[in-house]
Amino acid sequence: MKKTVFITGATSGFGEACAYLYAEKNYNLILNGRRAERLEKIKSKILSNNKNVDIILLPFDVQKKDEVEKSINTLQQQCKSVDVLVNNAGLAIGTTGIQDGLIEDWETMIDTNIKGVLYVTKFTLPLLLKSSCPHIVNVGSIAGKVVYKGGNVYCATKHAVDALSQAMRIDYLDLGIKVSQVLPGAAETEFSIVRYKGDEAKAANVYEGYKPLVAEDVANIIVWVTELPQHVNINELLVMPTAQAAPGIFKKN
Ligand code: NDP
Ligand code: 8X3
Repeated sequence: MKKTVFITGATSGFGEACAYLYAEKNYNLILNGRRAERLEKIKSKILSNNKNVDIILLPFDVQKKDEVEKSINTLQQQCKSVDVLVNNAGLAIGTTGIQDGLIEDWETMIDTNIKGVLYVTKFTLPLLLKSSCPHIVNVGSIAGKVVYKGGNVYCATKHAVDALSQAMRIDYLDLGIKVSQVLPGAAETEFSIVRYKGDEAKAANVYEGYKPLVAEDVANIIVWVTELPQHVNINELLVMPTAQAAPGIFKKN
């Protein structure tokens, strides 16, 4: 029986790479992100290689509770169950100290990275419970284990993802839902372009002089975590480039 994976933040980076990989593995896909035109392009690209994948596009903003609820409720008519939920949508904005931080940036990070995960998980729960092997993968970060200069609120949101992943594992134990957290270090995606508010030169500088992870590295790990035997769960998996020892600590050329 084909499985269905629901990926938030599938318009770029890890989420987009997961979409291609799960399609190759013959999963049906539910893809979210705010940029609907990107979702359409990704759908066309996947279908041009594999016509046997059912793809539902669900463009919504994970920050907006009513939008999340309404969009996910439409799935009740469109699919039988969700087997894997990848809570991946997230972002960092800014690298200033708290004294110089912008409140609207803090709110965007908190609303996306913490509240977004809670809303999506809560409203997807009925569909996960219809699966015989439900699994939630939360995308955390090394920033959820260590706080670094300029990381403040982003680090706090990823520490919250770490706590919520542990809490979900406890709360959902009796419901038979596996909960895993994948925590990457530096990976070259659109993450730093977003963090530096579109300044591509500053973003590129983050990955200068060493080989960072790429989206496919992390997607491969997420897919692997969800394909292990039913009695095996990876609680958390921290992955960094070989050239990174900790946030900001790199072996550069
Ligand atoms: P990208 O910027 O490439 O992708 C982020 C994705 O999140 C996009 O698809 C974006 O879609 C989506 N997204 C952001 N805000 C919202 C929202 N409000 N509603 C719905 N979707 C949203 O970055 P990554 O792939 O690197 O990031 C994915 C996850 O990995 C994030 O949670 C990030 O914190 C985490 N991470 C990243 C690391 C890195 O070094 N790259 C390392 C560790 C963790 P759209 O803009 O279309 O809405
Ligand atoms: C993104 C990686 O080190 O910039 O979560 O926080 S880092």
